[in-house]
Amino acid sequence: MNSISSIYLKNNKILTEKIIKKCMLIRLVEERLLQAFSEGELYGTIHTCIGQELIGVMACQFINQTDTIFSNHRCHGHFLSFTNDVEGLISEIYGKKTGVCSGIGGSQHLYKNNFYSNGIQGGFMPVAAGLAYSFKENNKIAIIFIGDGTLGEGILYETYNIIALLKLPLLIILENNLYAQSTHQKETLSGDILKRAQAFNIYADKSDIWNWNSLYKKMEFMINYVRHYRSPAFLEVSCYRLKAHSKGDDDRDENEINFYKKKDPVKIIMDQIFHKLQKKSIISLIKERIENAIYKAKKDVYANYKIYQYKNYNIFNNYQNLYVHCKKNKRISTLLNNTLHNLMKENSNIILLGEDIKDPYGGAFKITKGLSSKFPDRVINTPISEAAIVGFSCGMSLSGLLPIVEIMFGDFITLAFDQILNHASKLKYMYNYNVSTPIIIRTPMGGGRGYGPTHSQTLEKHFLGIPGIRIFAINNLFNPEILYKSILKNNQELSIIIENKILYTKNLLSFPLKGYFYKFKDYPQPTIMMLPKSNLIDITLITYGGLVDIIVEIIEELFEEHDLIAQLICPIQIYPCQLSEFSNLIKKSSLIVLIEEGQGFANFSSEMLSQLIENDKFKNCNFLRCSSEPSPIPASIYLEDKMLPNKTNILRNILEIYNEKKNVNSKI
Ligand SMILES: Cc1ncc(C[n+]2csc(CCOP(=O)(O)OP(=O)(O)O)c2C)c(N)n1
Repeated sequence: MNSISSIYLKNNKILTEKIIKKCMLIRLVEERLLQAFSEGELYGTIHTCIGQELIGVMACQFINQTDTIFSNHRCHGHFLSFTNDVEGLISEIYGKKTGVCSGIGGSQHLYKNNFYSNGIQGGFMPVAAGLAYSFKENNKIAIIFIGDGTLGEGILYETYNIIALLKLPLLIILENNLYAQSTHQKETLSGDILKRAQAFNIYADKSDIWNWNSLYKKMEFMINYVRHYRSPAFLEVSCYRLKAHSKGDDDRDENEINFYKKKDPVKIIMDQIFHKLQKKSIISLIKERIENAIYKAKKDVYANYKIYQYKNYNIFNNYQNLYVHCKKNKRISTLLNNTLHNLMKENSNIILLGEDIKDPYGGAFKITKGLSSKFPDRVINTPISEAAIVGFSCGMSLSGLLPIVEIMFGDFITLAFDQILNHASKLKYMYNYNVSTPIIIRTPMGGGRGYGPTHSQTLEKHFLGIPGIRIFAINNLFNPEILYKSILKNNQELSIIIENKILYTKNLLSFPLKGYFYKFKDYPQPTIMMLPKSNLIDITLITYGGLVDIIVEIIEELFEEHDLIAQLICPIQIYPCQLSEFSNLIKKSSLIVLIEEGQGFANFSSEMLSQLIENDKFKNCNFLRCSSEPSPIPASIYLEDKMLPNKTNILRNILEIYNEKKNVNSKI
């Protein structure tokens, strides 16, 4: 048992009372929520921090409202320590409109002012780092709370590396309660926790909740260290949660739980600094506040359900006259490089991130050449850490910076999938549109260069249909600068720009085929069409990205050799993408061909096809889909060519349909 003299933090009674009352508030809120769950009044889940409250409360003694906190699934204590918003929290967990995120986030996904939490273990590490990057020029810091089970996540170490290299003011507080759900740390953790951080040159120390005076001092020291030295630090705090992982069963040894219950610092301090009546009065005041909050939450209405709204960019309306088709014979790679130069000159908030993007190398495909020489502080050569780079850019975007990330080969974007799906696309939604995450990820996809199974894939179909993301694919019918300009002008969300790598070496096709004209449409998504001047149309070809100029050749050959007139519809935004606006145009043809380079099962074309089939206008049409064979991509350029859609096999497939038709007609 602790002696009375050590009860007071810094021998300061008022401070100790303040801290312990906050701990009691957190505890009583969570106990009441557990009760509401057990009574069937709440749904979903909660993770209580009962027993661990001191950590968040103490940390918040040393930070300002301009600092930022990132938390996790076990976030109520951190949230209340920082915001004191009992009412907003309770209403949120009751799923109501007055909740801090109007019931969309719920228990694990809280946002208020500079407080963020989410439910992906470790996922917030690079996001916190990216936000801390924006604090380089001021006195602010960021703190992230993680659990010991999260030490198993690779993203943690990608982020350790980056925060140490860039010297970012981020304090990582590890609440080591020995368990991840029901699994004890001894089954999952090898080596030394502090040494993991120290190996990256991060200043690291440890403390525990049972020596609260020392914890208080360490917390003060670590926060001052990060603030003063503008460098990361790591604090491990040993603790124990006194309740189950979530609202369910507790499988831990009862003797162990009882052992820690006896050591519970919140109870010990409460018992020792307040006499019985004082305690009763403090508890009843807190309980009254909680009951009022619950009463209000129950009476409150539910928010309206919001579908993610995409703003129209008016790419062509705004820029067509300027530079849809700049000078002739411009290579797409040169145009992209010019684009980045122009954008960075115009907007000092743009930061480029990527692997090997600095001079003299200038990126694997040289798209970023010259930029680091011109803007040395705004081009970051990152470690090979795709997940962390994307998460980092998400944190940057929360601060108002405009990150443009290069993923060297599109094949590697899969490593960042969690950051794209659960962070960059979702934060604005789960925080009820109180934040935005304008980020551009640009990446080369596709084959045709013999790079083999892991450097040639067309993977964008895996990202289609994620609400809150836009997917674009450039082609060589327009200058990509207008797309980049439009995105940055309207920037609200994550945009993934697919730059098919075969395009880099191609020139802009400034002029349509003879007898054709280009038509540009912004609604419902930016789309380029190459339409015949004649009104007679046999075939509609729908494609996007790097295949476009092959399709133009096919159109030419269909006309010259086979007397068939075809038209091209080429969306630049491939998600979201709607064909309904084009139905009058498409229905002029009897054959509709959907072509893309990626694998055929559940891809862009399948979605477009189902949109068409759902529409009565097309019931008499024939449909054809051309995509790659269902196999990984071989390295041999000969085999690769056989399995990917190309001019020969697309033409063959189209003509087979016409020959079949002819045969049927001649039999009749
Ligand atoms: C990436 C990810 N994997 C698994 C889970 C499921 N999960 C939720 S909490 C938890 C345990 C986390 O343990 P720890 O990091 O020690 O935090 P604690 O619960 O002890 O506070 C797990 C596995 C998750 N939310 N996110």
